[in-house]
Amino acid sequence: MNDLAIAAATRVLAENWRGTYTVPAAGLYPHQWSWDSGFIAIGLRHISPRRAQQELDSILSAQWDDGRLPQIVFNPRLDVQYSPGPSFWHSERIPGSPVVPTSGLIQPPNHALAVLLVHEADPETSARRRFLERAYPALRAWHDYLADRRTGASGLVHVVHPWESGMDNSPFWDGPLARIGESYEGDIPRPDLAHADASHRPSNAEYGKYLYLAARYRDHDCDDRDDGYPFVLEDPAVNALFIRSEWAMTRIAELLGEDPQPHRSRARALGESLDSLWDDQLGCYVARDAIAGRHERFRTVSGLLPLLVPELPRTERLLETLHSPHFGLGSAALVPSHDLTAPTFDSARYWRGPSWFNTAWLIAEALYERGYDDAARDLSSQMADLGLGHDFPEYVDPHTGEPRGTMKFSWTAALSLDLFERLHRSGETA
Ligand code: 9WN
Repeated sequence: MNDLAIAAATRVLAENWRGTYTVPAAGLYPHQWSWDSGFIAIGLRHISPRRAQQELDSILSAQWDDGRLPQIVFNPRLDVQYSPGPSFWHSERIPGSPVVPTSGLIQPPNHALAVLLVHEADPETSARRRFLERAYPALRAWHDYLADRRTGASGLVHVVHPWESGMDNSPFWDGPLARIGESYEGDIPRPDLAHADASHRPSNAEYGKYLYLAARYRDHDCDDRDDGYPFVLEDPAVNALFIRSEWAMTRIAELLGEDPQPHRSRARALGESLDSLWDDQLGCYVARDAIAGRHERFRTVSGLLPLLVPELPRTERLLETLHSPHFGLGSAALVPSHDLTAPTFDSARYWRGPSWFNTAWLIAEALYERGYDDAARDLSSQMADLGLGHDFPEYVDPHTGEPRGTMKFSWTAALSLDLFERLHRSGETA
């Protein structure tokens, strides 16, 4: 990556900017997505700290009364271009929803982490705009929602839809979805297939289950009190990001002169609970179906992301798994989303094998922090090369590095830029 590459990443982020937020991709994803905004802000801070703050302000301002940050904030003018859109959710009919139309689901909580990194990039602009003062209460309400309304007896946060994990058709969800007899009975529009190859996207059968769950959650006013609701899953990456963000909250609280102790206690308690997702035979964390009370025993990149958790006791084993033929760190392109040796592995299909740039960034971040600088630098250079070489694809084939999904994808541009900046700072340009 060089000046031209920085210009190319900057251009993608400028083209996808909509005045106060960035769309993940102009055609396939024309609204604002929650965890995308977190990742995008992390890259934007190098171009314009002010824009990075606006990106996060924008998602935080769509908060529901109960504290949830919605999966998607819709641009109502683009209803038919993405499904399910605002006319499916009708969030204005649900008590406690914000003025803007949104989805009722959530996405992984990377926001406090992003807020801290954006603040640190330019503390003066942040202080002048009172960025942390505005963000902190919203983030606290968001984390309280997760702790109060989404936490079960295990002490871990659960998701109620595959979309909430951000890794929508991970093999983790195959068993839980198969155990649901019902499917959506209405039309299943697939505007996504106009922008990405059908063999890279989830199938219609999967969409039938996705829409069934989303409609049921919506029809219960998204109140998290539907007793027979059939999809309640604990995911390692969602919990790892929550813990990591809770640690970020300790720092934000300190910066604001608030008490960091409640955040530290919650982070530690969650860290201890995370151990219930450890699978010693597989050498990684797995998801747990809280209804069936069983582990979904697959190696996925989600199960490696607890590497982001400070004070984690399983680090060495996780690193072994990351370097093993299951994920092939160093020989595969980035980090595959699923075990390269598994019968369920698919090199092209969405979250069932391809390598994504956000998870590679999270792993690189964890490797840097743990002092594995060479491995982290290799991963960072690969991200810069693969992102730029293919017009910032949504994901790549882990064997060949071939682009998959849509192009000019915002978090690919943002996170490649972020790692490039880091390499540049350490004098190791790609
Ligand atoms: C559903 C926007 C989002 C990402 C998710 C990714 C994909 C949506 C979809 O795109 O999900 O939320 O329509 O497939 O899986 O992680 O946030 O980029």
